[in-house]
Amino acid sequence: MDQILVTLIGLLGISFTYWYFLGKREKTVVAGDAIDIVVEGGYSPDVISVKQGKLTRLNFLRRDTNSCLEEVVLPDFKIRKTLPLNQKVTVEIIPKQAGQYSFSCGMGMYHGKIIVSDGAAPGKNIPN
Ligand SMILES: [Cu+2]
Repeated sequence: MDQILVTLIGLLGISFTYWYFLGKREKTVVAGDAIDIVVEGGYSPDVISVKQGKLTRLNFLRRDTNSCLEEVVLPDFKIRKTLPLNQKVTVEIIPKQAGQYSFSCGMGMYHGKIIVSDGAAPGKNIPN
């Protein structure tokens, strides 16, 4: 009986580990000229890959009534925008340098990331 219990707990632990790490894995979405970002309990997608020097339009659509998400801030691009509910707000960026840039809600509680690659080799210049 004890052994069955131990096995069960072990299996639970393994499942939890898988769920935790797979669930936490960031999903990077490559943006073309534009990308739609749904704002609902966070940002979806929350990791966006764009090309250096290229104009990219980030179309934020806020579906979350939580006022926490009513503003989006891209500090590296000096952008701060109000997101009215159910209304698409376009943010245009032309990233000059490869790297990682974060964006967040006005209070910095929800986060997303913009990964800028230098066109030649996607992901090459991404610092960790
Ligand atoms: Cu917030």
